[in-house]
Amino acid sequence: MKILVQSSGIDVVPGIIAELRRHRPQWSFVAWPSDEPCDYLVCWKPPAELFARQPALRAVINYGAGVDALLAMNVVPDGLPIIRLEDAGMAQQMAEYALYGVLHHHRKFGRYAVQQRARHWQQWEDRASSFRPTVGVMGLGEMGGTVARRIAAFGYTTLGWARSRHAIDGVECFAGQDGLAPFLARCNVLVSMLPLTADTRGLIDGALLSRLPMGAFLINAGRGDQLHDVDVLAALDSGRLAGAMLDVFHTEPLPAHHRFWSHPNVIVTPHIAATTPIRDACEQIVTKIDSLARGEPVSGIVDRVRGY
Ligand code: NDP
Ligand code: OXD
Repeated sequence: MKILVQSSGIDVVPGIIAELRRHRPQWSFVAWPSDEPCDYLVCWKPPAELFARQPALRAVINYGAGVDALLAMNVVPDGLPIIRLEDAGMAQQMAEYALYGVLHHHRKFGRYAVQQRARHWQQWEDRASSFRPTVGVMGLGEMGGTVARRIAAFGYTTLGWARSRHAIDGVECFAGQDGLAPFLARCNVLVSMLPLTADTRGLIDGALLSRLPMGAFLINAGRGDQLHDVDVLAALDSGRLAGAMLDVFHTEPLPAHHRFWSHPNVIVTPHIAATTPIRDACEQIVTKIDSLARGEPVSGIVDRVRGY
C-alpha cells in the first residue's frame, strides 16, 4: 500500500507521514511531488497537475473538514471517492472558539478591554435585567452540532439551523429555507458553521442580517465566501450588528487594507478556530484507509453535487 501525502500552506507533510508510519509501519509513504504510482492520497488544496500525474489513486482523503477548495478545482477525476475528516479533534476547538465569542459579546469584554487601555473604570452590568443572549448555530454537522450542544450545556438558549431536520437535546432546531426566518428572528448571536457550497455562498448578506434582532453578534468560522463583507460592515456601522468575530475570509491572509482589521467592533482571527490535530487526523485516516482497502463502507464520503 502506497500513500501519497501533500499539503499547501504550512508544511505538515513530514509530521503526517511520521504519524501514519507510526500506526502502519508496513505501508510506504511518498511526499508530493512524485510520479511514483500511489494508492491513496492525503491532501490539503492539491495542485491540479497532481491528478494527471497520479492515475492509479483509489481514493482522496481531504486533510480537513471543508472540501470547498478541493471541489472548486474541479480536477478530481469522476468516480474517485473524496473522503473528508470528520471532527478529528476539531469540533472541541470550534466549541471553544464559539463560546469565547458568545461570552465576549454577552459579558461586554470588548468594551472593558477598551476601557482598560484608557485606565477607565466603569461597570456596565445591568443588575435589573437577567437578559442572556439566544445563540443560533447555522450548520449542525460535526462542527455545528458540537458547538450547539456545548453552548446549550453552558446555559444559553440555543437554536440550530440546517438543511435537514435535526433533533439535538437542549437545542431547538429549524430546517431549510422555511425555517430560516423564524430562526434568525431570535438569534442575538449568530454562529456560522456552514460549509461553503453553491447554496451558502454569499448567504450572510444585508437581507439575512436585517432579519436578526437589533444589536446581534456574528461569529463566522465556516468560510469567508459565505459573507457579503460590504453588507456586514454596513450592519456593523448601523448598529444592526453590535460586533463580529471572524476567522475566515474571502482572501486569506486578510489583506492589510481590509476594514475588518480596523473596525472597533470586529475581532479578526487568522483561520485558527479549529486546526487539524495531526494525531487525531492520522488515527482517523488510518481507519478510513483500512476500511477502503477491505472494500468496506467508510463515513465522510463527500457528495460532490451537494458540495459537502
Ligand atoms: P458537516 O458536513 O458535518 O456539516 C455541515 C452542516 O451544514 C450540516 O448540518 C448541513 O445540513 C449544513 N448545511 C449544508 N448546507 C446547508 C444549507 N444550504 N442550508 C442549511 N444548512 C446547510 O461539516 P463540518 O461540521 O465538519 O464542517 C463545516 C464547515 O466548517 C467546513 O465545511 C469548513 O468550511 C468549516 N471549518 C472551518 C474551520 C476553521 O478553522 N475555521 C475548521 C474546520 C471546519 P444537514 O445536516 O442537513 O446536511
Ligand atoms: C477545515 C479547515 O476545513 O481547517 O478543516 O478550515
